[in-house]
Amino acid sequence: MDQTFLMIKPDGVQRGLIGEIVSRFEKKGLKLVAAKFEVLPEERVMQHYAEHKNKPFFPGLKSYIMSGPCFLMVWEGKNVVAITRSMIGATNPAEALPGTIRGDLGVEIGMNVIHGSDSNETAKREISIHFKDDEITSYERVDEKYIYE
Ligand code: D4T
Repeated sequence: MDQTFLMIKPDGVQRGLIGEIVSRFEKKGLKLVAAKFEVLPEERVMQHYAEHKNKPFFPGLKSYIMSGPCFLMVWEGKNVVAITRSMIGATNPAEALPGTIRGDLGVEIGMNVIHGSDSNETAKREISIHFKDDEITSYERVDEKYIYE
């Protein structure tokens, strides 16, 4: 099965949206296989956002992402990267469609509620930055035979 890294950012945590967001992925039929709640250390922020470190928005992004605890998760399912990216919506919540997480729950790009890996390669890289192998569980969900053909 495919895996992806999803992270509810400090605005999502502070606004009490963890339950709402997790519930959407659970109801979709995706499987939560790892989770932790923490303020990201600077070293992992730099690794995670390495591609953005020279962008003009990076200083603001870094202080926002370290401003409070995040809820970090690994989710599993067939095509989970594409499915979760479409459920999350466009990077800028002002442009994200209604029905998506950012479209329903956010307003500005600098406070866009949640992060989701954008490819299988990125997912592998991001999971390995934030989780050790033994923090990821493997189990069967009882409803799987009514989710997958
Ligand atoms: P993340 O990585 O948070 O899921 O967002 P996306 O994958 O949808 O978008 P991204 O990598 O292009 O941007 C990473 C992160 O930077 C913030 N950002 C981005 C910002 O504050 N201002 C900007 O102009 C851009 C492009 C939002 C998400």
